[in-house]
This record gives sequence, C-alpha cells and structure tokens, in this order.
Amino acid sequence: MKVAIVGASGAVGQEFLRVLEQREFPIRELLLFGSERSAGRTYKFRGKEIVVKQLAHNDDFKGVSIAFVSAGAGTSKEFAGTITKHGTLMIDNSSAFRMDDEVPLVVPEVNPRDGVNPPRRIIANPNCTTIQMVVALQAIEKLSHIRRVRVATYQSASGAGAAAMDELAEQHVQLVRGEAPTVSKFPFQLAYNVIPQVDVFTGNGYTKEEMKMYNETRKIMHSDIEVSATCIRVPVMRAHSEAVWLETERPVSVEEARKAFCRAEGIVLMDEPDQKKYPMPLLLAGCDPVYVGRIRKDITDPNGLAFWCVSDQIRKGAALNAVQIAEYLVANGHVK
Ligand code: 11C
Repeated sequence: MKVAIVGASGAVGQEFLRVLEQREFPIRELLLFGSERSAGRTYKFRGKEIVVKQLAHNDDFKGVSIAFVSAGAGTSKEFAGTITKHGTLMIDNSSAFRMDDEVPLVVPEVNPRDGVNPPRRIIANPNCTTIQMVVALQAIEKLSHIRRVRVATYQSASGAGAAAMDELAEQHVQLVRGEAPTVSKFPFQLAYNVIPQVDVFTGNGYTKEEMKMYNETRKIMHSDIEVSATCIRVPVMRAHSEAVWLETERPVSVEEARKAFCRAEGIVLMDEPDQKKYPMPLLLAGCDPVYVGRIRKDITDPNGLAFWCVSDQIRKGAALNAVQIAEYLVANGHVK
C-alpha cells in the first residue's frame, strides 16, 4: 500500500522509517513530508533514497492508505482535513485529538478493536508515558480491577525531540570544558540534574503531562481508574522509566502478578533483584517491549502492588505503537 510519514525528519519520524523497514510493513510506495525547513532532505528506505516534500494543503494524500503523523499538535490540527479528505487513515502521534470522543486512542495490547473504522479517519497514539504504563496495567487488570495508581516517571530527553537529545549531549561536553551549558529545550540544565516538570502546569498543580496520564489511561482502559502522576525529566537519552504503585479490588500476590506479566503481550519480565536484574534505560534503549521488574507487595496496603517499568520512548512510546495499530488493522482487513 501507499504510506506516508509526516514529520519525517524528527526523532519519531526517523524511527518510523526504521520500524516500518524492520517489520516489513506492506509498503508499495512511501512518501515523506516535512516542514519547509526539512523539505528537500533525503532519507533511505529499503535501500532507496526518498526526498521529503513540504506538507501543503493539496491532494498529495490521494491514494495514501495510512499516514503516520508526528509533527506536533498544531500541524496535526491544521492538516488533519487535508490528510484524511480522500480516505487516508491518519495515525496521529500528537496530543491534538486524543481526548476527542470521535477519535480512538489505541494501544494494541489493550484496546486494538477501538481503532476499527474511526469516524474521522483519525486514530490517536497516546502519550509515551501512558503507553508503557497501560501495557503493564492491563496485565494486572485481567486479574483484578485496578482502582488507583500512583506513578512517578523518569522521562528521557527524547520525549522532547531530537534537538533536546542534542542539547543534553552538548551540555555534558560544555560542562566538561568549563563552559556555561546551553539551556533552551528544558526549563533548566538537564545534565547532572532532574527536573520535576514535564510540559506546562495546569490549574490543579499537576502538569499537562501528568493529566495526560490520568485522562488517557481512563480512555484506553475504559476504566474509572484513578491515576496520580508526578512526571520528572531525567538526564537519560531515550527510554522512560516509571515507578508504579497500584491498588486492586482484591489483593493480588507477587506470584500472580509475575505470571500475568510473563504471559502478557508486549511485556518482558526482568525481575531478579538478587542478581541485580531489573530494567534500566542504559540496557533497553532501542528495544521494543515494556520491561517490568522490582515487583513487590506495597507494604502500606494489602491490596497494593508496586513495580518498575522501562520502555524506549521513541519505539513503543511513539513509532512502534503507531505501526502496531496499523498492523492490527491491516491484518484484520480494515485497511487496504
Ligand atoms: C515527553 N511525553 O516525554 C512527552 C513527549 O503528548 O505526545 C510526548 C508528548 C505527547 O516530553
């Protein structure tokens, strides 16, 4: 089929190229789109150079079956009509449509069927922190309904884009040289620091990122689950980590939870703390699954369970999840 990537030069756009090639997605022709700045650049796909076209309000998407879009919420809102007007399915990585009732928000391990025949021809890809958490939560939800989650995130620079990753690398070099670090992509220097703010603050003391975890989790899981998040930026390049405390309706044992994580799709259990085996971004950047470890009973709550999970923000947190949505729809004959 004919497929497009919008935002091809960004960190997620570049990962789309890799994921689509690695997973042998059935592509006859791939079109790349970008801003005026990235138009004219070329990228290789299956050994062939493809030139990035400037995204414009025209008929470029005619005949395109699926467009993977990762160019920010403003661009998604502005171009959704143009992208979908001839029937193209838009799988959107931005936050633009996630809470729209007519736009399904999909994580294939949790709610794949929600993406079938979306009324606006748009499917939203959730925020990266939500994706990895709901993959893990779904395994426990199958054992007993989860009433409440408390989560602290440890988010890598990649969440803020390719330029932010460059800034973190550059800050280390500048500091070693005794120079003042450049600070533009984060509110403070990230190197040798942690920043308890991801995105802007809302009126209730939580940030937008923290409220995404609350709202998106409920929509994806079709659940009344309560989620209280503290989202923190850490000087890691590209995998997010999360410390999760959850409360289920009935007590769930560690053994039950381990078995559930082991059989769950998309999860790898890495939980031998005596052997110093637990998930870490250092080991797992560039990998596909959600890795779960440090599973234990919450000693403050008989119905509580605590664990730690790590997943690559650009892969499962963005490009891979979107491609898996498309794979499900193609495999089940919903996109041709
Ligand atoms: C971060 N989670 O780590 C953000 C990036 O809503 O798609 C993704 C923002 C979003 O900074």
